[in-house]
Amino acid sequence: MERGKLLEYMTIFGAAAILGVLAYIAAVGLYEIDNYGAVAEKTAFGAGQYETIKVTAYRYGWIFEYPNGSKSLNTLYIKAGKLYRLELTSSDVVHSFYIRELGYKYDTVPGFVYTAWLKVDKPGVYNVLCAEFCGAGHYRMLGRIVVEP
Ligand SMILES: [Cu+2]
Repeated sequence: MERGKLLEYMTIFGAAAILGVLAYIAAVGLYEIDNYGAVAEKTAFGAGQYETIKVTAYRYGWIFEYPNGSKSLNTLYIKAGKLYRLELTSSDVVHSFYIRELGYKYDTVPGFVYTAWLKVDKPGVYNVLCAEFCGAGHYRMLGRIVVEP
């Protein structure tokens, strides 16, 4: 094979090999990003060590749904020291689930379910505010969390 042709092939296959390695690194990285939450949840909490509560924001209030299917409006009842997995969503516009005393804030977005963990050690009543302007009644979108001992 003449030298020019050899250089041409080396350039083509060299570039292909470099792109292949980059594609592999990107694929592995994207897979890890997509599955990070699931793996972390499994290793950190295992199965059955928490309860899942569905939180649905609407104009202008909060619906909390417990594992047994019962619901409460604007007041969330939980136990102190127990771990909860909140599935946050909205039925209309973007709201934000904000517990000022706990520095806890997650947006609720229609069409998406966000997972967030909640564990409150100190019993008491905490205020829930909507931290995203969502309409004329935004100011009265108030909830409470009652943490029972
Ligand atoms: Cu709101």
